[in-house]
Amino acid sequence: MSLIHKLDTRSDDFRHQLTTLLAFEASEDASIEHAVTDILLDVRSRGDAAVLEYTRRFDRLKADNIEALEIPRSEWLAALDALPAAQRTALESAADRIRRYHERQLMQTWTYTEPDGTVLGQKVTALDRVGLYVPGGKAAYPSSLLMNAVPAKVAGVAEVVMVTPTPDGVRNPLVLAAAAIAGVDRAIAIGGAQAVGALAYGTASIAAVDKIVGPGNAYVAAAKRRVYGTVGIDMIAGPSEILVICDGKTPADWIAMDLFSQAEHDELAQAILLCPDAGFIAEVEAAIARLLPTMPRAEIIRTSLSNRGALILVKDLEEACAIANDIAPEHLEISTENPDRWADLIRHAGAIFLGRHSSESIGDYCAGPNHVLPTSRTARFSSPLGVYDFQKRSSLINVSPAGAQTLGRLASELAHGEGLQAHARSAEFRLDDPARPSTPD
Ligand code: HSO
Ligand code: ZN
Repeated sequence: MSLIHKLDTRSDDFRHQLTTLLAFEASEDASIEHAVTDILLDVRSRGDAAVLEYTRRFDRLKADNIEALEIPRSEWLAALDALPAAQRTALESAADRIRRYHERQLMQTWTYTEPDGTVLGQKVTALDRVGLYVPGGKAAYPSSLLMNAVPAKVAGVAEVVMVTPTPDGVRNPLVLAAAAIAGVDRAIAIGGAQAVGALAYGTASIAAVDKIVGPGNAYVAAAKRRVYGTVGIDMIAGPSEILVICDGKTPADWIAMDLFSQAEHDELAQAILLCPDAGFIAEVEAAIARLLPTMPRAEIIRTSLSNRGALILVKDLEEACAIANDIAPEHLEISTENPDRWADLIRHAGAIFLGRHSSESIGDYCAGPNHVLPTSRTARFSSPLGVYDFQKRSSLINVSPAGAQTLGRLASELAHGEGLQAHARSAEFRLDDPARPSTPD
């Protein structure tokens, strides 16, 4: 098997090859769907008792009540205190930068007054309660906790409840420390579909939330999909993706490592380079071969690159940008001279990293923007997670007595057109001089 696919846009079957490479169907496993449906129904009807039972079964954690699974704040603070100073400073600086960036996203209530005194506007409020799912085990990233919890708190969410599975009671101190820094309000050691159910429907000891965010395994994703409607959800994230556009003048090792940085997330992750310089592509290929054996996660990277990775020779950077728009990647690096010029041509990407020094990994941790991004081409219609995902809008309508005359006549006319008498008369009752009294339609 080759190290990584090599494509050339000039070849006849390029489009076909690209489509095959991009194809990714989130596997809908029927057995997972069934299991999740049963668990959710059970949690809905039996509440805490069901949650405790599944936690005993799946996480081998025996508890008589949810209180016993509560992770007390004293434990988060102890985890924070026990962190090596450099880790603590790094987490705190990252949280600070994420907070400052997200504060700029806050939507504000606005109103305007029309000449007749009618006031119209939009009132912005935060969600009351948000559930944050934090995976257990190897995919528990403190950085992801910050990326989810900080925007929620910036938005003004009163209560952020974190749930996290702790198989055999093993808790992740980095995650607890991050929860303390991010201002999470409550943490419970439960996970899986049962935790999603508890958050969505509420139980005697867990108040129902309004929205559930955060990554999780296939069971968690299926459960989130199912409870959507009862609560809001963020998105169902696919495997991580990086697309690099390079003019061939960035050190090849940098580009190889940037591709590795997303490939190491999992075997299905996708790392692609678009470059008009065949010599440079050969250099990157050599760098990949040389650097790969030095990586602790070499096997994951190798699988990801040989399955879904590609080095693509393009005619020029214009063509690279057009292909990037088709791919609509989660992360796009523009590693070129004058990157703004090319960024102007980009319309679909979750996050755009401009210039040779903007490694995607800096964005993953601490640049400030969110690392929860649209994957699997959804950047065509969706955006990074942000403060606006934790705020909502109510329309404001305050019709003045004068406005009731003009708008009332308009509404009445339109209501008659729709055959809705009550609508028409409700507006007409407010007219000083009903020019057109309602008649049966
Ligand atoms: N690149 C991931 C986020 C992450 N990276 C967390 C490192 N830790 C999102 O696609
Ligand atoms: Zn990453």
